[in-house]
Amino acid sequence: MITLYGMYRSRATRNIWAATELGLDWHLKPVIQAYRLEAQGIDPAHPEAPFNTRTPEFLKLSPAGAIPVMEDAGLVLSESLAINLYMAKKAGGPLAPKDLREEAQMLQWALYGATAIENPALDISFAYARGEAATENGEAKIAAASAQLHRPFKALETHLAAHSHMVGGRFTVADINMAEIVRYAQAHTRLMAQFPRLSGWLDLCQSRPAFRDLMERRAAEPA
Ligand SMILES: N[C@@H](CCC(=O)N[C@@H](CS)C(=O)NCC(=O)O)C(=O)O
Repeated sequence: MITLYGMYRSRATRNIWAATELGLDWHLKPVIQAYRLEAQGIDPAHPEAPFNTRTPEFLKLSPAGAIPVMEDAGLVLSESLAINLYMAKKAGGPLAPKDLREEAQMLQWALYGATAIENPALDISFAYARGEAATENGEAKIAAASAQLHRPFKALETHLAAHSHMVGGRFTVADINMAEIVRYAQAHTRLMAQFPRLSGWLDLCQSRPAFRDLMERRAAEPA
C-alpha cells in the first residue's frame, strides 16, 4: 500500500487526487506543517506536538522537512509532481503516459508549472487566504504576481486553443499537476477571466468527482 504523508491543506492534494483517480491502494499519514503549529502557538519540537514537518522521524523521510512524501515498498519520494508521475506509471491506464514522448511532455509541463507558475500563483493564494486581497499591500502583491503569470498563462491559453488537455488529448496526470498549480491563482477572477480557455479547462478538471471529494475533505480539515 502507498503511504502519502501530508495534509489536505498542502500540496498533498495533488497526490491524493491522482492516487484516487488512478485507483491505487493508498492511505494518508497526517503530517502537519511546522509553521501551522507555530501559528497556533504550539512548539513543533514539543514532545506532545502532533507529528509535523520538523519531527525527527519525519526528517528522516524528508531532509527538507516538507510534505508531501510518498512511501511505496521501500521507495521514499518527495516532490509532489514527481510523486504523481511515479504513481501514474505504476498504475498505468489512460492517466499515465502511453510512451516516452508523452512522458517527456508530462515532464515538460510539470517543470513549467513548478518553475514559471507555482510561486506567483501561491502569492495570490496566500493574499486571498490571509484576507489581504483588499488591502493596499495585498493588491500590490496580487498585481505583481499577476504580471508574472501573464506570460505563462498566455502560453497555456495558446496550448489549450489547439489541445483539449495538457497531453495526449485526454485527461491525464499532467492535467492534475497543472490544474493544482493553476488553482492557487483561481481566486483572482479578474486574472482568470483574461484566459477563457485556461479557465474552461480548469473547470473541467475540477468537475471530476475525485477532485470534488478532495475539496470537501480539505474544507473539513481545520485551517
Ligand atoms: N516542491 C515541493 C514543495 C513542498 C512544500 O514546500 N511543502 C510545504 C507544504 S505545501 C511544506 O511542507 N512546508 C513545511 C514547512 O515550511 O514547515 C513539492 O511540490 O512537493
